[in-house]
Amino acid sequence: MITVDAQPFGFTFDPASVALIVIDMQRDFIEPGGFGETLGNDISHLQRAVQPTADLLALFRKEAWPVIHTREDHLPDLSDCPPAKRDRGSPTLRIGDPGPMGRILVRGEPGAEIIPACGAIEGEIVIDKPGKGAFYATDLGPILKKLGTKSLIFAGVTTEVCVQTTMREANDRGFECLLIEEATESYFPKFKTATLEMIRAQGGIVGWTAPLAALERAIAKEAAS
Ligand code: TIU
Repeated sequence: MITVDAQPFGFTFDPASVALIVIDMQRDFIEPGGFGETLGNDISHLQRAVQPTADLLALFRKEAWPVIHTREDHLPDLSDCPPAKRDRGSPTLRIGDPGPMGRILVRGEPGAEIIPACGAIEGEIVIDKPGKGAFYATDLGPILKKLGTKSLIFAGVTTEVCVQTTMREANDRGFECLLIEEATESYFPKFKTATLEMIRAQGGIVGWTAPLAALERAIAKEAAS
């Protein structure tokens, strides 16, 4: 067993039943002209999560532990996009509209791809999801069952939207969830701070948070023992 120095207390996991889930590190959220920017957000904030997420991916690959990537996107005919999602608010472009990276948030378009620094490699699982949570209308549940996963380590964007939603879904399904603090970002720094606090409040009501270095230290300690 490996114990990470986390908040609100140590996060213990079995290396045989851990998986990394990287949420929506897509061009549409991180790069100019994508979904995130069309909503009026300052996308520059998300850059801070890129290198830590790449480092976390490298750590899991070195250990040969399972890695799952998610992408928020929709079928080209938008049959999996509720009108309430497409019609909400007044973005400069709506889901399905043509933009500089292809149709906004549509599967197979350049904008829906994961940014190169965090892209999936051979053998890693990629899940396309129509919602904010990665369990809704996907095979994530059966995939994790088949892998025998009990503990999930989280990274990705945005902290308070797709990361938090998926973490809450996972927590309700009985997974132990640890969010790596530098490997997630929000368009709103105060929302990231609040989300980390609410996840670990009340004795870890949703899960744990820890810096990447704490996970690295815990793995190195186990390797040396
Ligand atoms: N808008 C926003 O903060 N996030 C999303 O719409 N999706 C994800 O978080 N992936």
